[in-house]
Amino acid sequence: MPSPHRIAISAEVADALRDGSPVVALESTLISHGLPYPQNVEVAAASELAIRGSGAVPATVALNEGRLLVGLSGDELEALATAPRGTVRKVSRHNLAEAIASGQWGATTVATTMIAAHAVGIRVFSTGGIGGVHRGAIDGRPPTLDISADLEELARTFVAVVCAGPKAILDVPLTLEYLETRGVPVVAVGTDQVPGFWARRSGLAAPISVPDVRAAADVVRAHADLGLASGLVICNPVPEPDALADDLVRQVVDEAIREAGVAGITGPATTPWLLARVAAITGGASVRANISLIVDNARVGGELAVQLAD
Ligand code: PSU
Ligand code: MN
Repeated sequence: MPSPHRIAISAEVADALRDGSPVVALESTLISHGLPYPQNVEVAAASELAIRGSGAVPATVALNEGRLLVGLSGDELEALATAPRGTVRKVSRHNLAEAIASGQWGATTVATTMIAAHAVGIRVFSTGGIGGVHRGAIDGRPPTLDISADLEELARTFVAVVCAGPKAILDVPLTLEYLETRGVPVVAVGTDQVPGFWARRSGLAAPISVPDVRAAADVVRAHADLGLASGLVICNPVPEPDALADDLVRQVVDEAIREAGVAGITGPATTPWLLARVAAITGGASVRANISLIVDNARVGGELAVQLAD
């Protein structure tokens, strides 16, 4: 557990946690690295609003001045979203200590947002799409072994992560195998397929499918009661009007990954680079889908947190 002097919880979030009121964590890498300005500030504000609309308190997580911040103010969100490209670290478990020691702004990925949420007792966290096994991680020549630390965190930290599935730029079948091996339930809500991030479907059967958020909450509660310790992935498909067609996503992702290979993009830069490239190829349609799914996941996260608080 982090030492208390390394965590700063906003007054509103601290009150909600003390009262046992529902709280939903939000990450900040999608603000700093996942979406362009000004859409990134808009989506951050809209996500917080959606969580409030569901009856829960939002807690956006980032780091600054040597501490994990749980619950950012509007000014802090703006500072993070408008910081010049490259000045805000993308912080996962491996560089969390260095980023904290630097005293500078850092944006939390799924992995580090889970660490912060768990440390303060938040059980629900909404994001866009989780990281996973990148294409070529195993079958590349040579294999890159690029497997997101999000998966390891899901294996070890109890937080329910609401998302629109693994990001479509990944090797989704291998990501699902990895999650199964590491004991992470993947629960699709209201669909029998794993959602395809920008698309509603991935073509892959959901390992677990439940009809609604109430049933998803039953699974989360049983998981907690059993002391299973790992996280859960709760999948909510992108809203219909903003969804991209499955075959379009496949084509565009293949093209972006081919270009990333030519450009020599590797490591933590891969995900932001591919997201930006897909946005360019689709003329912004992927950004609209991404915004829509992030905000809808926030709404569902709020509902889940309310169910769990009852
Ligand atoms: N969801 C989005 N956009 C994003 C991300 C999630 O809609 O940019 C971020 C998350 O912070 C996630 C990260 O943890 O992408 C994965 O990065 P990597 O593949 O390098 O682990
Ligand atoms: Mn990686």
